[in-house]
Amino acid sequence: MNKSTQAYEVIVLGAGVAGIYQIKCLKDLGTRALLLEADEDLGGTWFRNRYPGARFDSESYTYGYSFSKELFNEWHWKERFSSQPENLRYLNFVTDKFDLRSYMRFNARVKSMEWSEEDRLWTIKAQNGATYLTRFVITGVGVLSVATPPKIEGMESFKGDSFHTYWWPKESVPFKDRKVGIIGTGATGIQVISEIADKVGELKVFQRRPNWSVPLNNSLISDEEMAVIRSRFDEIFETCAKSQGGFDHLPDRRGYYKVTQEERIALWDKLYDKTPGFSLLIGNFPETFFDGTANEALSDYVASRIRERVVDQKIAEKLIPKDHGFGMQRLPLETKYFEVYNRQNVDLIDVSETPIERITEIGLQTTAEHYNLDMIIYATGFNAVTGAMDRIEIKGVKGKILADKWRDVPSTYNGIFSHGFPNLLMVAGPQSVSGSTNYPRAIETGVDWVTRFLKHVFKQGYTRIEAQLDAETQWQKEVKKAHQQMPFRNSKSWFTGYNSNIKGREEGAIRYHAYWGGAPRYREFLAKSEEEGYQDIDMR
Ligand code: NA7
Repeated sequence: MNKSTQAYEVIVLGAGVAGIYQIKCLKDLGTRALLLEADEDLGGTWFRNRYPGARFDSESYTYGYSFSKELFNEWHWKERFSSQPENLRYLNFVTDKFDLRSYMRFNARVKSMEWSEEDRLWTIKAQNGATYLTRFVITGVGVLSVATPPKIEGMESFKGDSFHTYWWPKESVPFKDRKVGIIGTGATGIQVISEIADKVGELKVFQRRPNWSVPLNNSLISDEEMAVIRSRFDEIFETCAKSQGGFDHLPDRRGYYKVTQEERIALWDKLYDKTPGFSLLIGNFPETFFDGTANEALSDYVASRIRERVVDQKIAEKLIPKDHGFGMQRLPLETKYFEVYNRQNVDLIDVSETPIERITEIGLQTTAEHYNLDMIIYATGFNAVTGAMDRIEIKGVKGKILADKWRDVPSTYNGIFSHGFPNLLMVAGPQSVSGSTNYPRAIETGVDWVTRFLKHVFKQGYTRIEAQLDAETQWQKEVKKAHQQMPFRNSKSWFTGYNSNIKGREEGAIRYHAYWGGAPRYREFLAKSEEEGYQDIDMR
């Protein structure tokens, strides 16, 4: 179908947390703007990930937007760590409150973008046949929005239901009396397993490498508690701004080596048993992350807690990571996860010992056994951070393709620009802090900066902007330096670029796709550029 070309000043890609806020800011500026979304409705991550157990690992009120106190006061988060349906309702509420829906076009997956140097315009082509012309493009296409199912022989032949968690169907999926297999024990797998174990007939968990995981300590938020949270608005977001990861937790600064072992255990017991969210990771002594000995002691502590919770000690040992210390991969948070393995209807199959050979019409064959299954759940992760950008053919100056430039390692300036691709801005892009800190906090940083920058550009009447190559080269050094300082720099986690289902990334080739210097330092770089009048960006 050929539709007539439509022209805009700015087009935003993606109606997730980033795109929704960005289109609101453009609306406020009075810009002729449009948002294109691949899915049939808004919500991004929270539209897609409908799998049972999907919820925030960030405190709900630190995940929600902070740009409007009025919005903060109007929304009542029902749970400290809110679940997917409520999160999606929240994003719809925000969209309606600020009247943004008319700016959004759904079912508009962008397949290509081409820069015209002569016209200083991007031509965007969507899969639905529509073509758009725009001066500027802002992408908010997500850091975990391209699912990577495994490549196992026979997957297509399976006669039962099978889903990657990201593509979980909208319709309710029956579990009662069914034999369910799940592959993957990352943050997603752990949420699903805990949620469905008591709803299915049998559950077979195919685990390759265990992850450290600690209690989420979720709870309901009463009206009274929500009122207290509202009264702490300034304090909450000041703490988030101060914290390296953008959370409402600050580290314990007493010093790991300055306190007694009893004091350490007392803190860890409190953080494990009572304090919500990532507190054992970030409300702890910083040495437990950066210092090998302290990290080992904390890992031993968490391992002992797992042993207490799992009855069969052989299974407990299989659930304790031996190849990495606590916090050295993205930490999944759990609710009664380890107790699942005490149930009669749940089996843990160690596929590092007996690898999966193939999927059959009726189940899964390992080197040791065949398992009859009615359903297979793939909780096998994502082509992280760059995946969603790479699958759009983005043709910049002299026809160069962005995915080619980024083949081995992405290269950006401040995570917002990439030299050779003028008038293209990313608000949750690679090498920003969106993949490395509390996502919405990072998004607001990016969107606010980009909005102020564009305001300046519009005011000056510039029609072409491009980050200088030197500035980008310098940023690459910063990104690499920050990554090298991280104790998990070589870990097999999506943090580093590892993904066993993507050719070339099976062994954890470092992608340098996130800035690991922390949110406060990242904001300093952005502020410097702005204070110096954007000298690092060519504008004409
Ligand atoms: P992750 O964290 O990438 O975890 C993927 C899991 O799937 C992990 O346990 C993998 O084991 C396992 N996996 C992947 N491929 C296979 C194959 N082929 N065979 C067996 N096991 C496999 O993805 P999540 O969705 O859990 O979490 C991603 C983010 O979403 C999370 O960090 C939050 O920010 C939200 P492996 O470790 O590779 O041995």
